Amino acid sequence: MTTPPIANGKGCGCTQQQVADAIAARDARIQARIAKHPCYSEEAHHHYARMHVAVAPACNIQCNYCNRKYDCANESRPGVVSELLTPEEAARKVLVIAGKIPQLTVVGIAGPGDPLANPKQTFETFARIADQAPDIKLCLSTNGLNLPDYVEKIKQLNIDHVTITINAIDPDIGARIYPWIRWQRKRISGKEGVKILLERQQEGLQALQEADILCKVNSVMIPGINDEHLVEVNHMIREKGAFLHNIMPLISAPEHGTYFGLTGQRGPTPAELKALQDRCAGNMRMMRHCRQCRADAVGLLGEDRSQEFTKEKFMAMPVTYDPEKRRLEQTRIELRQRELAEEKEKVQVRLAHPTPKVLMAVASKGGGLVNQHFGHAKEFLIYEVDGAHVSFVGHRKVAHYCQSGYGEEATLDNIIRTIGDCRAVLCSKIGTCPQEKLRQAGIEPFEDYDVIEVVARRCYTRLLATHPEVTAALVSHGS
Ligand code: CLF
Ligand code: SF4
Repeated sequence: MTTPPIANGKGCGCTQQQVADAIAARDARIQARIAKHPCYSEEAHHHYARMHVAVAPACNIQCNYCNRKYDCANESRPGVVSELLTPEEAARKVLVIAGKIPQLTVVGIAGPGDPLANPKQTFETFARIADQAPDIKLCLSTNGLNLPDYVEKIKQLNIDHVTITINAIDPDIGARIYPWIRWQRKRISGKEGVKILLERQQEGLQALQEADILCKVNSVMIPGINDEHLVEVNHMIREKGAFLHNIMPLISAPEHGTYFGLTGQRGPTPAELKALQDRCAGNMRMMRHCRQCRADAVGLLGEDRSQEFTKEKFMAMPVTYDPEKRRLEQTRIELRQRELAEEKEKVQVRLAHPTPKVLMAVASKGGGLVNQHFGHAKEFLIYEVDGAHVSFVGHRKVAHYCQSGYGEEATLDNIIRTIGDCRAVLCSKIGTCPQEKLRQAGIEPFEDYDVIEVVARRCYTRLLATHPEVTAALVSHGS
């Protein structure tokens, strides 16, 4: 059923209170649909896992950031190849992993090609999973070309989350990203093909909205091509009812063999990406925790357990899927989430005057906690902190500092470069040597083990108290 529009309270016969209640009820319904989806809910991604099954090899368009030897770069880290599965193998893999990882709540199909260019394999896989593991949410990612033809089927199978990758709404800009599409058994090059693709993407988005299916839009940010234009894309998708916008950085390297990799097209810097996300954030919900995962990804978004479940390994594992055990584990997580929410609420303060903003890098193994040794972190979560708020704004991957127990200078230098705009690094433990080097680079190491927001607040208070020059420098930079 389509979610009914909420009247504005003027002349519709509703009181302000009734309108407010209707909005609250609608928000609560949406919250319930996303609460355990690690991509649609930033909060959920600390606790719940997803997996992808690679059942869709073919693709019907060409993107300049893809060379088709690797997984679909619209929903995957470029340069990665997944092991192709049949629908039957995919369903078995889901049952095995759902038994081993009870916090696994979502199964997505995101490649290695386009799921809707392989409708038979995609829908057979979803039907098998829905039948054998009905407590798992189904999720689909597509370039959108075939989407309008399958919205009814998607609804029928109760696939409640669909991602469309939309990189442009202007065909001239689109033609710099897509050289051709395959449409009605013909290859159509240049602007003519791009026009069809962009129209079909928007038609599909509209149809999803009408069918009340939650839609996320992915956009690949390509500096000099569509970076400015993505603000217009953001406006369009909001108008057409997209729930979430995920602007991802182009990752291009010559060794990937893609057109952009070979022609030297660069990706955005973290600061450019954040600036664009901030510009669009006033307009709608932005996703900032995407890890551009692979078509056979398994686990929490920040971890990759796919190698534990290669075809050879999962085919030999017993199926231990037990819905009751999973329900109990997920109830335990929900209780923990409620406790965390209370802790976080305590550290959000209302202040009359603006205070300086600082970025902090957090080492976390998940659970919403600062709970990882600095030397073991393969990525840092980035939080923006001021006197009133602690907000998640992104993540940065690094090579971890402790390789076989020894810290490596070159790696530490890289880490310092990667988080060089942060004023502090929050971790459960850190050795004296990296502490010194971080301090020399103006990054304060802060050891603690607690809820991220709570530690960030403690660190902020300490920074301002012990580093008055930090406040002065930030204020003079106009933060
Ligand atoms: Fe997979 Fe995509 Fe569904 Fe998530 S991923 S199909 S919505 S279950 Fe998530 Fe991975 Fe980013 Fe995709 S982190 S690449 S947004
Ligand atoms: Fe590659 Fe995906 Fe683009 Fe197809 S839609 S060309 S698989 S990135």
